[in-house]
Amino acid sequence: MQRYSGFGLVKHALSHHENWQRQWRNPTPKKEYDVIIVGGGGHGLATAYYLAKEHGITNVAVIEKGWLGGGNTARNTTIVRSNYLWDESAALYEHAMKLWEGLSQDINYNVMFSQRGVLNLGHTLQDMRDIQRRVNANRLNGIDSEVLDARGVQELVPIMDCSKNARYPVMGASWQPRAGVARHDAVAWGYARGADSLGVDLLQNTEVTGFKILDGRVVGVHTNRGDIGAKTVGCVTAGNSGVMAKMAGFQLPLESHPLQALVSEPLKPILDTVVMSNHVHGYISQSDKGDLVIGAGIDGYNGYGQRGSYPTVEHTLQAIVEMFPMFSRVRMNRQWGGIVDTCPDACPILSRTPVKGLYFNCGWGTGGFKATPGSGHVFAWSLAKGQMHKLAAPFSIDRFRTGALIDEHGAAGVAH
Ligand code: FAD
Ligand code: PYC
Repeated sequence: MQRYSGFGLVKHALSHHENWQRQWRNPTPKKEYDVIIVGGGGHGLATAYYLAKEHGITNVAVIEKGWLGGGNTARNTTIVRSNYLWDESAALYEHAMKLWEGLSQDINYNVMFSQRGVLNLGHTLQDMRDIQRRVNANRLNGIDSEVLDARGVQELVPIMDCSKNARYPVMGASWQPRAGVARHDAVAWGYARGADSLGVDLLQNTEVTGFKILDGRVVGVHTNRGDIGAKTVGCVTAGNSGVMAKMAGFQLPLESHPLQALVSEPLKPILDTVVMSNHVHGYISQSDKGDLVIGAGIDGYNGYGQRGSYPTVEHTLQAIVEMFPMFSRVRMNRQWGGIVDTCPDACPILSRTPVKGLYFNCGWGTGGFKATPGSGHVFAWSLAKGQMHKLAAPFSIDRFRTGALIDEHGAAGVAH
């Protein structure tokens, strides 16, 4: 990263920001690569970075139909936590959490990872039993997690209505202190710059329109810029993964839904942690810029348009005002949507496929931002070795045949 002296800082503040170096090249596609990653979101870029950095595989292309990070990666609300119920998911998300803790240093790019803690509120006795169970499971897995009562919640978030008069009074919460938020586009840019500097070709505005398959093995992809050969292909296309699987001749148990978020006008610092409520059904944090970052559940219908419907926005804001009556006069600034790929057990798919050499990494649904470094790390290992990493193995598509589902609807929570 460039460092400035006091004089340099003033010079750049007054300059017109000309002649800045590009962060990555804009290469012409080669005829063939050892590995092609389809999808230039956080997970695809992280995979390419770790392939190059940890496995020395640098003859790699990331093929992105739009711009890097323009999918869910830069549309999400950036909550990072690892407090999942089952051992398999807890291990994967905690692996990611540990990588988050050193990520800015590793990629030499400030991803603004802020461990300000995440509260998952309980409003009923059953919520509290579920919270207790999940916190116990987290602690058995070495994940920092605590149960707070209503007083503990109020102490952490004095501006929240924790009174008994609320329609669904807050009874307590799970609290993960190491959880928090990060700057999403910086994650994509940091991995992109890191991968590019190790020799990976980042091909933007290049759409994969089909897979080249010979005798049951992938040998490349068709794109709008011509065919490109590859020995191994990793498909990391989030909400478009069902469509990509169909191109390769098989089906995945995924549904694509819009998931929305919205931000308010900037306010002075007022909320220094992340609050999520599955029950009242909304979640909120405050960005470093001051905006309140708000979201709730998916829009219930299937679709591929990156926008959602007004009733979901209205429902979400009702929940926020119920928890924080003082925000009732705050004005909302912007709203947007992404397309999330949800699996029947609210867990991802990291898997080989019926086509040899073709791997899929998808199904992260409403909760994959937090997994970005871990997902890329284990997926790169799997592509490099030709066998699934032990943290990825439980998330194979075989589980939909064997029935070994990993039900994380509780931990996936409010956004599902
Ligand atoms: P993406 O970033 O979507 O990348 C996939 C890329 O594939 C896209 O850039 C797309 O253009 C490209 N692509 C698709 N088809 C093709 C093709 N044919 N050829 C070439 N390229 C193609 N997760 C959390 O953990 N915490 C949160 O707080 C959170 N909040 C969210 C809020 C919202 C509103 C949304 C929409 C999602 C949220 N998520 C959250 C989920 C999270 O954003 C995703 O799970 C994660 O970003 C997925 O990353 P990705 O790299 O797999 O996908
Ligand atoms: O997975 O923590 C999460 C999340 C929050 C908002 C959307 N997803």
